[in-house]
Amino acid sequence: MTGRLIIASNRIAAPGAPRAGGLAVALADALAERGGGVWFGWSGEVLERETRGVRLFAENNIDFALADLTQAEYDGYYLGYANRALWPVFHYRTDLAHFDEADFAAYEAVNRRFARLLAQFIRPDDIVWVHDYHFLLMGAELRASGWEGRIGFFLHIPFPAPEVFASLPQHHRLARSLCSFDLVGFQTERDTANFRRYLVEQLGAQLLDDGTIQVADRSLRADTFSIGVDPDDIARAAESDEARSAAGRLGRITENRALVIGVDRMDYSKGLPQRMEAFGRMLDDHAELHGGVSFLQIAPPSREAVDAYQDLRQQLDQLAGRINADYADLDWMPIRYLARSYSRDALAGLYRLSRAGIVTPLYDGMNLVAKEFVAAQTADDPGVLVLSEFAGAADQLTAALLVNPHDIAASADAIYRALTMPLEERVERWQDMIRSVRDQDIGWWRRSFLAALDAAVVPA
Ligand code: ADQ
Repeated sequence: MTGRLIIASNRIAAPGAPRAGGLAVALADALAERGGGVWFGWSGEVLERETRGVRLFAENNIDFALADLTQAEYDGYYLGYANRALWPVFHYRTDLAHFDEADFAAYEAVNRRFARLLAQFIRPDDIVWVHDYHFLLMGAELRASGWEGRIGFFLHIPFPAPEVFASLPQHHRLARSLCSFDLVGFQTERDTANFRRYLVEQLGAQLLDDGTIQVADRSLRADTFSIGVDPDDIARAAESDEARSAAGRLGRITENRALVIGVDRMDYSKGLPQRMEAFGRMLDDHAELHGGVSFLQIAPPSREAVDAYQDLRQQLDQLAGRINADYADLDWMPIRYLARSYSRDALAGLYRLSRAGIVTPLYDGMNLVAKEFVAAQTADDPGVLVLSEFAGAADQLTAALLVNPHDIAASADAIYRALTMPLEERVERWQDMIRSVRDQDIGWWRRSFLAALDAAVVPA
């Protein structure tokens, strides 16, 4: 392994900006660990017509290469194909998907333009690591531009069952492009198995004994690399001044009531209405808890230009309003629903304060909030995690209270169980979960992916 690491992702953590997300820090660390490299992606800027070519910034050993999007590209590639077609289909919401040829053309054009920009500054011994569903065509486009070196791809969201993936009119194109990579990584064994089955059934792939997949004249590997968090960093964040201050502010309002917390981007995949209904159902069933428990849901709006997201916002406003109207009293508000984001440190403080974390997506690649919640707890008085069986994290956090988020009654029972669980059982379950969070942390994720990519055999 000699060359530089080149990372391509739709959004990048620009130099100088705070690296809020664990993923941004992890990728910056991956570049630093290899002694430098390039992080290439969208600058986050949308220009009316013309773009400015790649702008380069250096920070320590990392070169950041930023490309802009035009308004038409942003509409078609980002809002259109990525977020109105790929995101819903990959999360099993074909009912919300818009299949628009013009959007696909924009998606293809941006993948092609970005691949050509990238091809200008990669050197033969570099390795390239492409991220997520925005860049499914990057493999084919990089090969078309003449690049023969190693390229790996990691999908952060689920890879759906082949029958569902095949609802995308361009599924063959997308899958063939994925076969242009040397290594394709997924969050869970189920995702990897779905991809392999698709390749066998639709593209006539052969699965060889050594794990290689042979598709026409290409061979690649597909494997599972479950993304993790940095548990020590989160534990430190939970002790920070900001964490204490956030917990103090909230604690003054909730007083000695048990706190249940949910933290999500406002997205229809996260199961937010079902979760509020489950909390309401628990209040229906347990009058003894009235006045004694508060549910805090933090959910900053995202992708507001997409209709389905506006509908969700309305639905949540109504549900929270209804449940509060039914149950609130002069000195008690059952649901506090905040449509804004908080810093990592503040969130860690709120997780630590909470008796239960509810992470109940209808479908989710991994869900880092589940792992962050576990990492923020203390060993002597840990909170309980209520986790959807359809989050990738459920494969590892088997000691959580696992629920089917569509089953409102069962979810309500799980919240009740979390709130009334004896200390001994809470500690036992937490010990089990924190072990897995520590064993497969964010460093393990990036090192195991890069080791597998380094080991990938590149045809001479
Ligand atoms: P997301 O869908 O964004 O990510 P998730 O993994 O839960 O989902 O969250 C990513 C990060 O955003 C977490 O670090 C979390 O702390 C932060 N975050 C979430 N809500 C927040 C809020 N209200 N305020 C501030 N910060 C908040 C995609 C996939 C996931 C996959 C990740 C990483 O959809 O399945 O786990 O990528 O691969």
